[in-house]
Amino acid sequence: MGTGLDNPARLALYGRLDQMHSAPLWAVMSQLVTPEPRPRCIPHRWDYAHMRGLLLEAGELITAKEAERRVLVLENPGIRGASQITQSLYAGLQLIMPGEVAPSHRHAAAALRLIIEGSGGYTAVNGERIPMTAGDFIITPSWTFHDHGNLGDDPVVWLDGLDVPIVNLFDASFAESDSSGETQRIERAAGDAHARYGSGMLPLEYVPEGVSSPVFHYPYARVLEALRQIERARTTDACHGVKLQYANPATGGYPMPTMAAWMQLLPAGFDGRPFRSTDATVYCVREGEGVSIVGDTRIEWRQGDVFVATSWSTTSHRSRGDSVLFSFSDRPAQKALGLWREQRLE
Ligand code: GTQ
Repeated sequence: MGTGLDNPARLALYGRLDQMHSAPLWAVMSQLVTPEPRPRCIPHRWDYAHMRGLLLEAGELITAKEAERRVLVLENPGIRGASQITQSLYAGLQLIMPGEVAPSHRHAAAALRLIIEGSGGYTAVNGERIPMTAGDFIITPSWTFHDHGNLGDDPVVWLDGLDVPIVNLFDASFAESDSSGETQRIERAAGDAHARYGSGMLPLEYVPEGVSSPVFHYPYARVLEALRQIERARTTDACHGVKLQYANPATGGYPMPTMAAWMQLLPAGFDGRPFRSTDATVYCVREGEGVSIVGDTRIEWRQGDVFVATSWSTTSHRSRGDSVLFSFSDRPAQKALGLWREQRLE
């Protein structure tokens, strides 16, 4: 479409519009309202072995307390400097060394965590101390106080996912440190919420007031057991293998209003059909190794690696041995706004 930049009369008008903080739509229309998503983000993988070395180096140079959160931000190469792994999501790798504490704070941004390694870690969320075991999924909904610690002998590393870019899109960011101290007083037993949901009944203090799950901890052992059970009972999905979605047990809905998360089992030799969806997706390899094709990019992955698939790019997964992939995206936010689309391709 011609923009009229070659036409002196139009150009003169554009100059006068510019002085009035105004611009002709017809010059930008095709960039603004695109027929399909045109992400600036690109598909990319962060090699865990390499990132782990850098993270441990950071561990020698700054304490968790001094840093507040000792995290290496995973920056999408297509939008460097934005602290974003996709247009709507933040991701980082966080390290807590034995004996360290990351002080209690809260913020409007919601966070999710997938524990990558270590066993002595914990996160306290609103007075509940949650033990961290590799593979566990933990949420800290918007405005819940959270502090992290490591009572074990080994480094603890996890993947953080936050909806910071969404919060900042709305200019709705708030944050504060916990005036009651660095470490929360523990007011609920770990697993208490789980035990109560197991009965199918809700004590009133566990009836969710807000929009997020009252259960903050989803232990890996149970997820793996469920994946194996479903694998035995059913045929696997041609695109996704055996895939389970983390749910708010009180509603069956998403754990948090902006982010969804999944764990999927790709059986040995799985050769998935291609699909695409409008939610750019961050994957973390829990177990195994394989290859994913995202658009024109071939991503070879192994345990601990984090990789990102961009919006509406054709994606397919292949697994060598049995593999387990964790993933998260902004799907609930897109669905709430009536924007989410998915396509399975032949
Ligand atoms: O653990 O509270 O990766 O506040 C970024 C911001 C983690 C956290 C991040 C945070 C946290």
